[in-house]
Amino acid sequence: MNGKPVILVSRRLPDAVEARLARDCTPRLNPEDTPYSADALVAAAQGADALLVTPTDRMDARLIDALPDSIQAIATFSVGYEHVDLDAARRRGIIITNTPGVLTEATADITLLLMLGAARRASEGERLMREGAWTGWTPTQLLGQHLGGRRLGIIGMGRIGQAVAHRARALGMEVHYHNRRRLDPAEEAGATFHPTADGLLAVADVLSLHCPAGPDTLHFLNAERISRLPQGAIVINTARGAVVDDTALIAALRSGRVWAAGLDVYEGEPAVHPNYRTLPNTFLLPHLGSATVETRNAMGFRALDNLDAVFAGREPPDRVA
Ligand code: 8YV
Repeated sequence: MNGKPVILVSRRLPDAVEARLARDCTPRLNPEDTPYSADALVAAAQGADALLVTPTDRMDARLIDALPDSIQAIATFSVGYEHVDLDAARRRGIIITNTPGVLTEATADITLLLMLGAARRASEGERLMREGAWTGWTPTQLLGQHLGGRRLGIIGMGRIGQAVAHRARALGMEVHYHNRRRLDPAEEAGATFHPTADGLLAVADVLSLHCPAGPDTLHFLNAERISRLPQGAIVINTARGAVVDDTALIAALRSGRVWAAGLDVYEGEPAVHPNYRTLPNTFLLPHLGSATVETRNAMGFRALDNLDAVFAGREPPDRVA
């Protein structure tokens, strides 16, 4: 490589990240922040050494096969990498990296916001205020559910699941989890392990999803699994929309089988199943899990650390393929 590496950056990134890009590389930025089509991305990648992409870019086999030979690595600005076909990248000898760790706390915080928002009917309350429809305090207005003493069921006890457990303990919740492996006692911190998902579902007064998206977890929360939850459970999703069968969850929210849902992610986003928007018992956010200045800067720096390693001939710290 002659001179500074050329990096195609698919979306607009925080100023501090773009400043580092400008200092250390020859970036091809996207100041308009318009998502690239597959063909446009391939065209823009001509002559570049690496791509910095996000989950809004579908890096499927067709696109990866069409990339120029000059591309050494693709860094995704996310911990999730279900949008990248890892096998296709391996076949092309393209390194793939993600950004784990740096968004754990922010995502756990938004999970708590969703839990509290859903349990305490924050959406309904906020709407009342914004519509000027609040006629005053009453002893029975918008009564929610107390989270203290309730059982939190966490599916996927990785970094984010553990950070959610830590916060939930502060609310006085009892923590249960299902994970591929049982954690060691220090990581478990008193949480109860359930070797099967069904075992966990049966005790989850509040169910929080923290597993990756993929063929194994597609529509994990379907009608059959919802029927295993305690009556009136609360469902929280900050993982990926595809982990939930929307039709089943909407039916359960409508019937009251599920009392409320707090959602940050949606299958097919930015499209959102319209019934989520009309149900009163949903608390909805637009994929804000990692959306703090500090976290998005850290994600960008982490992605660039990985690309720096690739260009220096070192093993990148967050290589996933
Ligand atoms: C981001 C995420 O908001 O990291 C992930 O996998 O879902 C979020 O942190 C998103 O990826 C934007 O790049």
